[in-house]
Amino acid sequence: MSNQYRRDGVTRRNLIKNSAISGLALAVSAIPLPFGLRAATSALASSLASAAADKVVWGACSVNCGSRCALRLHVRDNEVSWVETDNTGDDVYGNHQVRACLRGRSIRRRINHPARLNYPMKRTGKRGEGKFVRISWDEALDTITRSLKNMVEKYGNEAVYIHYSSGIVGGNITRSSPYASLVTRLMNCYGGSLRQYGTYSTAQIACAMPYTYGSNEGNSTSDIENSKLVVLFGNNPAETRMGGGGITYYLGQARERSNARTIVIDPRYTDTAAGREDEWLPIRPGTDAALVAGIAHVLISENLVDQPFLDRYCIGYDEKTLPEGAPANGHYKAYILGLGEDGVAKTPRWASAITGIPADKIIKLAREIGSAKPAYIAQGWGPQRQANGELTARAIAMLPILTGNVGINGGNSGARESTYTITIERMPVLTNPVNAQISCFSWTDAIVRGPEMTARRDGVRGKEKLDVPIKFLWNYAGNTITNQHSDINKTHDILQDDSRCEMIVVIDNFMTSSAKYADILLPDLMTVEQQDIIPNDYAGNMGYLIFIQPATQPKFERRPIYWITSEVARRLGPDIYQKFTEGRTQEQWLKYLYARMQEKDPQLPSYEALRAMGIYKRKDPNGHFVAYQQFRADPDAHPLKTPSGKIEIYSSQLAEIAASWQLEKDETISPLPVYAPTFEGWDAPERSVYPLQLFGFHFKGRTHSSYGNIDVLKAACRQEVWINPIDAQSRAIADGDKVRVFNERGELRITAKVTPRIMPGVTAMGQGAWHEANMSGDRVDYGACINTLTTQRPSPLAKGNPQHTNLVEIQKI
Ligand SMILES: Nc1nc2c(c(=O)[nH]1)N[C@H]1C(S)=C(S)[C@@H](COP(=O)(O)OP(=O)(O)OC[C@H]3O[C@@H](n4cnc5c(=O)[nH]c(N)nc54)[C@H](O)[C@@H]3O)O[C@H]1N2
Ligand SMILES: Nc1nc2c(c(=O)[nH]1)N[C@H]1C(S)=C(S)[C@@H](COP(=O)(O)OP(=O)(O)OC[C@H]3O[C@@H](n4cnc5c(=O)[nH]c(N)nc54)[C@H](O)[C@@H]3O)O[C@H]1N2
Ligand code: SF4
Ligand SMILES: [Mo]
Repeated sequence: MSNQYRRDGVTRRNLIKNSAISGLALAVSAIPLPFGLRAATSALASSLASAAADKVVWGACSVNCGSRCALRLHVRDNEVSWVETDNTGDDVYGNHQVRACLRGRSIRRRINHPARLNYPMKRTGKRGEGKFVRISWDEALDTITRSLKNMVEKYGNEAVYIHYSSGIVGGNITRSSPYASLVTRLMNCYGGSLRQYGTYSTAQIACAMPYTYGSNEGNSTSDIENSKLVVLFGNNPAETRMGGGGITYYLGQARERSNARTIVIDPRYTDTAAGREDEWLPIRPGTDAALVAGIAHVLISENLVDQPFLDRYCIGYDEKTLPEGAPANGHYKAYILGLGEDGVAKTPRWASAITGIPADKIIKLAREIGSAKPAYIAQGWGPQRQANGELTARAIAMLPILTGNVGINGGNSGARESTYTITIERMPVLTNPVNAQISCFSWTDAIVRGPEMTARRDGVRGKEKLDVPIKFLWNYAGNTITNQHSDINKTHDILQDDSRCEMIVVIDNFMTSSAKYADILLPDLMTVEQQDIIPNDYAGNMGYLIFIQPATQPKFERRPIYWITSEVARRLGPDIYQKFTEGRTQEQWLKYLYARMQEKDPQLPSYEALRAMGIYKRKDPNGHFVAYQQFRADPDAHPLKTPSGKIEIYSSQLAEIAASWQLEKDETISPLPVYAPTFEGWDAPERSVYPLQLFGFHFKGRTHSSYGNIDVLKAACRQEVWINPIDAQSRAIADGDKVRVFNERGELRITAKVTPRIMPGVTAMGQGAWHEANMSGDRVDYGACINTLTTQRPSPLAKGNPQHTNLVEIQKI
């Protein structure tokens, strides 16, 4: 961080210094000077001239990090020379500067990276080898169009798939999400494509939480100023919402106001916790639901539950509100007290054996949660990115439910925080005529055995089963073909056979690990090289819009996505072209979309005014967002979106799914938010061979893989595997040693960080490092991408990515 920051800082200071000296030089330039001095002053004068010629362009960092920061790009001679961030507003939250983090501030190094893609290319070697030859845009676009027509004719539109990707989030126009991108619009103009549901971010929680609440909302972080206690489960905003548009600073301010005690429950002592928490409770990954059950046991036995709240707002807590059709003693209280089907009382001692947290700490935590009201209990998305994450997400919600902390100021639902956002109108994607849907994590399965995939076993939606496998893959601004998807070695084998998925189109800025699998590889302009309007992502109680202007003219043969998709549309036929473009240029679309935003939100400044401002901010007029506030105030008038309209502790819908879906022995779907062990969990049989749990946390050095190729960031934030001194010692590993991390899926090489900041038996590394292996040789990954080791087996209910559930062994090299 400091490296990049200092460099840009130096440039900036130099410019200021130069102009001051040059002013002086100009004043004395009439006086005859010795030659050397004259040369020096004229250099200074010309430096002043070019400093004056610097143009400052508003930009934004549009990667998917959960923040979205304003950038002010200083441009000279069609080059970004240095980067600063938002300079409007002040330090008071709600009107604060949207300050970029270390990554955004180094965007110049991404824009100007020597390895950027400059020309369209086609593959010459085998997939994954990275052998390409330059071709013309015409050849590239003709090839794509021919193949697309061919596939649709031969297999139907269900064989075309737009891959999950999150490289560009936010804009009206430049947006990579398969739910809202220009590629989606293009395909919907041409008969549609196989749909997907879920995301790699929130697959399990977004699927599970609605069974409890009908949706997945949390109070805004600012509301912590009204809390007496803050409990965070696997939530690390200091790294995952880093920017000034993010909420770390906000969290700090809110906590200062309330002085609420903060307890962090995480296998790692995170940057969020470090120095700011009152207590860190290290927990075994995948066992939060057991901790919750242990706490519930204390709350129930010591009469600390909010019984009137449970009676009025919830179903399934006890006999009184157990829905029809549920088995006797199928309620939550019976489960906790050991009167349910398993007959096991979920005592703190029971929970301790599973979680690794001492029983007395669980009792103390329960008493604290039961007596401090309001309490802000929240989870990040780490706990849910486990193989039993659906159960965990709903289980954590039980703590605010049991204690009546839902729907009130200073409380929370147990979900992650919500944010205030200004209206945004995105490029309409039109409707997709194809009904079939797969979970976004199942795409490799859909290539290999599409027609075998069914609703009840594989989570196919909209149809009982798929008819065809995926034959054509669009991948725009995503690295989830390999780097970000699980089990890279397996994916490699699947994709090497190009008679399966016959065409892969990648549109990116770099030769990423995924790009190496492209048949046609297209060089895109970056968002900061185009005009677009981008709203905030997680930003607490201040929404904003950034009107970005192209920092530089397009270079080489890089082209904007609107041009690329329009040109494919043109080749698909005049009607498709007309339907796709509606006769508008990119700028005309932007104006059109902005006019629609203004219709919805008349307070917005005019298009021209917004352009002149660069950034427009607005404080949430309602103050803090309180999830389910209206429901709490009047549950009859404002029922939840659950079938009963109430909080469903017992979900009959889930009971039905559990009874009818095909599941493996080690998979659990339950109507109650129970703890269940899982495949490759802490107590799985494989642990005898691979004794260490491993997960990949979202890391400050990168946004997933984006910015992962920036030298100064790599130097500042090293790729290391965290390992506890106890585990290191038994393996004779010292801090800084090179180690091999492996399981039956693969092996990677990395430096060990021996630290008590991670609990014994558990290891972790930043996810998103660039995979770097000889795939026709030993496949050892020297880039230390965790997805060399993760599994493609999906979680039971969401069919989501359990990328935090892994078992490995580590050895010193
Ligand atoms: N093991 C493990 N794997 C994970 C996760 C994990 O926790 N553990 N997290 C998962 C999650 S939550 C997510 S969201 C995914 C994210 O996975 P991805 O969505 O694949 O995110 P990135 O790795 O950032 O890749 C984005 C790609 O977009 C490209 N890009 C950036 N800007 C532009 C642009 O302007 N134009 C074009 N054309 N391309 C651009 C980048 O070069 C990069 O190749 O990863 C998932 N994978
Ligand atoms: N710098 C940076 N910021 C990012 C991203 C990035 O790549 N880099 N990615 C962005 C994206 S797309 C997303 S989806 C979010 C992801 O945000 P999250 O999913 O919340 O981030 P993670 O780091 O995966 O997990 C959060 C914490 O959970 C902990 N954890 C893991 N497993 C468990 C468990 O079983 N129980 C408990 N209690 N804790 C556990 C981890 O140690 C970690 O500290 O971050 C966003 N922000
Ligand atoms: S990576 Fe995220 S926090 Fe950092 S500058 Fe970009 S948007 Fe902001
Ligand atoms: Mo994500």
